[in-house]
Amino acid sequence: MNYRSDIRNIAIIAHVDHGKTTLVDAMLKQSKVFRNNQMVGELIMDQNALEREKGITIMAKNTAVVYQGVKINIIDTPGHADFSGEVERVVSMADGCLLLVDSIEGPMPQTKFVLRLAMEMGLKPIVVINKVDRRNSRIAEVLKLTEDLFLELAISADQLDFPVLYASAREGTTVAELGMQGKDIAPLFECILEKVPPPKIESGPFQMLVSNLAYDSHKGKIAIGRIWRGKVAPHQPVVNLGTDGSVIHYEISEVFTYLGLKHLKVEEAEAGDIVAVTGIDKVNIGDTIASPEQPEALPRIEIGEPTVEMTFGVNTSPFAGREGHFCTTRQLRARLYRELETNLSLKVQDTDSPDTFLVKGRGELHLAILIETMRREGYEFEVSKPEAITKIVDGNLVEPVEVLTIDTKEEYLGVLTEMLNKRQAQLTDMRNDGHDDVRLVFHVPTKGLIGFRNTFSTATRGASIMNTIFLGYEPYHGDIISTRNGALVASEQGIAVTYGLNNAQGRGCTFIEPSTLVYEGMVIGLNSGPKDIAINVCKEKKKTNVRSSTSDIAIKLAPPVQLSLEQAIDFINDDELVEVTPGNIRLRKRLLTQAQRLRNISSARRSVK
Ligand SMILES: Nc1nc2c(ncn2[C@@H]2O[C@H](COP(=O)(O)OP(=O)(O)OP(=O)(O)O)[C@@H](O)[C@H]2O)c(=O)[nH]1
Ligand SMILES: [Mg+2]
Repeated sequence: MNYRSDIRNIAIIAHVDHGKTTLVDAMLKQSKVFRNNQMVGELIMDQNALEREKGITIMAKNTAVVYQGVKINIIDTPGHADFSGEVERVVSMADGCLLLVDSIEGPMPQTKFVLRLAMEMGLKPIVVINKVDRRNSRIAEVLKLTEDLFLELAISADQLDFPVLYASAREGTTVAELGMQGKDIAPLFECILEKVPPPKIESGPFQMLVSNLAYDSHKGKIAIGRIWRGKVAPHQPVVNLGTDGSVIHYEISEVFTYLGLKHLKVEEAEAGDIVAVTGIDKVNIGDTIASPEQPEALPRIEIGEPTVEMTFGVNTSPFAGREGHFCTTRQLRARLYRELETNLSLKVQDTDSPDTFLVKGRGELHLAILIETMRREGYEFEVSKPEAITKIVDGNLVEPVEVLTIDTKEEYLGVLTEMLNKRQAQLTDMRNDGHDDVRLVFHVPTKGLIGFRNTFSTATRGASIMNTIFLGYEPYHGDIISTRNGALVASEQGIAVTYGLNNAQGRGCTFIEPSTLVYEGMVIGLNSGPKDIAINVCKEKKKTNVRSSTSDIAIKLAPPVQLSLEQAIDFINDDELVEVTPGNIRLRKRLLTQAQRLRNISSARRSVK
């Protein structure tokens, strides 16, 4: 076996927000892959519009820098648990990883998840305690906790021998010893060169595993992955080995390698490198591209199962077709199935109704990002409340359970415990830092977390952070009764006016501004009591000739509570839908008229009797 000393392949892994993409910024900036006058800004790799808006990484991406003649291929991964499938998809390209740990938060649930994955893949880890510039950082303690995590997860003894660096990714500095004055990121590069094993290369006919796909309007599908054996060059004949056992012959068109944000067209690339190749139009992630001389498939990429599902249906609201470019069943279906090509942890199924599809994902955010992406592309559709995916194992009903970690203040303990009790949560750990900060850890069935985020941030006034991670399946804990208040529902189609909305605000809070177009059955607010109430928000004040001293004073409405897409999905009940169009997100009752809803309630009552 030979090694390539001119390359290192590393994945950057961590819990959400611990600074992975910022560290990639620092590596890119220091290795001068940009022109001197080029404005590159921050979180350079997070180029997708939604990534920029949300400030999180959604998709894993490749880049590379050169340090002292050695090319370091870098894979930036998302830290949010809902996008774990992305990490699973790409780590096999690397030989080592940088495990970032925030100097205040310390190892978090997702830190454990990604470290376990890295250990299983046999990656050589380097621990980077990041954000050491932060006041209140507790570096020694965080390092101790990280060591404990390694003790728990290491598969072989050599995995316990990991180097540690201290970084401020934001300032672009790393040091090998605490107390040293950091000046740049060179110690990190040195450590990577020294500790990450250079890629092994097998000589022989070409073989590469496809870990990612990209599209180009001229070049078509671009297959991205690591070459495990042999070499690849333009015009070389290859076969694509599909999951279904298919073997299709192609000719490679072009070969690219990475440098900074650029793709470099090359005449040849060799085992150990990460490349992008074109010319293979029926390729999927997980396929092996190989020489026809020795067409052997590499082991497939294993991706965890989805835990939540919701339906995506053709928009059936009275405003259907007004705002979207793509509104038909055929278009919706094609778009959803196309998503499966790159979104590996997603699943799509047809249902008994031809206009409705069941979409399964790794969490509410995973599904919400798909919804938002489709809406921006011009799709119009309706989605239902997410539900936890239950299964039958050995004849017993089981359901997904998650670990919920909450960082909060002592004053919110009571209210949080009460809320979570109703959601079948069990407190498994509670730590107090001796001041006011508390960390709570619960085990909660996934179904109990649906609809929790909104109430959580309201109850703790936005001052607490929650994180969840999949734990496993447990016997079904029984149903949870929804505790949400009733909805304020528009009783007529028209334009909402101040007077009508003011009436609605007498019953609860409202979600829409005056002048909003509404239809009968649209949810326009939240009642302060448990029942749904139909209200005519389009109703103008009756004109009279009599002036009263008080009623003519201009009505002052409370500003509406504007729900984001994620909040809207989190908010709705089983008998409601979210209508998603490029221009609007509306909430509605499934049954639009009050008569239908009343009939439904009475028939449900009859069937109970
Ligand atoms: N003070 C300080 N803040 C940092 C440092 N590194 C990153 N941050 C900040 O932490 C936040 C998250 O940084 P990101 O680089 O997006 O974190 P990430 O790990 O890529 O996040 P995901 O990809 O969403 O998991 C940003 O606001 C950064 O500016 C650091 O060294 N010091
Ligand atoms: Mg990131």
